[in-house]
Amino acid sequence: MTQIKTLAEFIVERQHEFTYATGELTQLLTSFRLAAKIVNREVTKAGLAEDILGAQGTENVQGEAQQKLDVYANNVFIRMLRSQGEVCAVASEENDDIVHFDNGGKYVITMDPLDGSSNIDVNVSIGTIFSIYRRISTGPKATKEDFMQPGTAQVAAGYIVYGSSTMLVYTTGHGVNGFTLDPGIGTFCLSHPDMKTPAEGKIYSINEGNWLEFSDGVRKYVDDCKSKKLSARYIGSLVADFHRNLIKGGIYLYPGTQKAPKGKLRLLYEANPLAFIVEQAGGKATDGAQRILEIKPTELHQRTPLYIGSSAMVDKAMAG
Ligand code: AFP
Repeated sequence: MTQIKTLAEFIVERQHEFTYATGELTQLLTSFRLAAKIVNREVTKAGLAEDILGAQGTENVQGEAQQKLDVYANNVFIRMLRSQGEVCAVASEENDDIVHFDNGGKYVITMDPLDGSSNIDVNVSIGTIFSIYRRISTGPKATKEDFMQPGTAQVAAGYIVYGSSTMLVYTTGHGVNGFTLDPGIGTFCLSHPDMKTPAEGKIYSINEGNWLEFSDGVRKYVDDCKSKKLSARYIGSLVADFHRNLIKGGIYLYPGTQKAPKGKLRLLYEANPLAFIVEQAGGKATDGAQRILEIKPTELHQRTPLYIGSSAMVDKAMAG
C-alpha cells in the first residue's frame, strides 16, 4: 500500500523552510485546513441543507449580491483565524474594511472566502483563495499599510477548490503542493507533490462575451488561440479555471475592458495569491504590462487585469 502523507504531517515536515517561527506557519495553515473542511461540508450539502442556498439579501463592497454561503464561509474562516492567535487582521472580499482581532498577532490575511459565488447554487466548482503577509506596522492595531505590501512580500498563499474532489493547494515560496480531501477520513492527503505547470498549454480561458469590450491586442491573441485550435474552457470560478490550467497547461485572461479598464478581479485576494502559486509552479502572472507580484497596492479592494498561466502563453498574450 502506498504511504499516505497528511497535510498536517507535511506542514510540520516542511516548516523549517519558513523564514519566521516555524510553529506560526503551522498554526496559520491549520486555520485554513480546518476552516476548509467546515466550508466543504456545507458546500457539498448545499442542495440539502435548509437556508444555505441563494442570496443573503446584502451586497459586498463591490456592489455584488452576497450569497448565503459567501457569508457563511467568511464567518468560518474569520472565526478560525481569530482563534489561532497568529493573525491580527483580515481583509476579505466580503468585508468593506479591515477586520481587526486586537490580539497582537504578527500576520495579516487577505482572502476571498468563496470565489465564484454565481456557481454556488448550480453545483459548479467554487473556491477559497488566501494570502498570508507578515505585519509591518508596529502600533497596537494593524493598519492599511500592512495590506498594501506588494505580492512579492507574501509569506504563503493558497487556494481550496471545492470541485469533483476538494483540494487545498499552497506555497510558502518553496514550490507548490496539492492535497486532496479524503471525505471518508476527513483528512487532506498529499496527492500533487511539487506541482509544475507546463510552459505551453492547449487551453485558453476568457469570458468571450466581453469580446466587444476587448482591446485589439486581446482580440488578436484570442484569434491566435482559435487559429491554433486551442480549447476554450471557462467555468466562471477563477480558482477552478486556474487549477485546471495549472495542471494541464493553459492561460486564464481577465483583461481590462473599455468599461472597466482594470478588469474585474481583485489584486489582494485573487491575483496576488494565484500569481505567487503560478510562479512557484513555473508559470507567469501579469496585468498585461507588468508582473502582478510587483504591483504596489493602493486600495484593499483594488482591481487588476489578470493574464495568468503557462509562461509561453502569457508572454504571447502580452505581446498582443
Ligand atoms: P463571482 O464570485 O461574483 O461569481 O465572480 C467570480 C469571479 O471573480 C471569478 O471567480 C471568475 O473567474 C470571474 O469573476 C467571472 O467573471 P465574469 O462572469 O465576468 O466572466
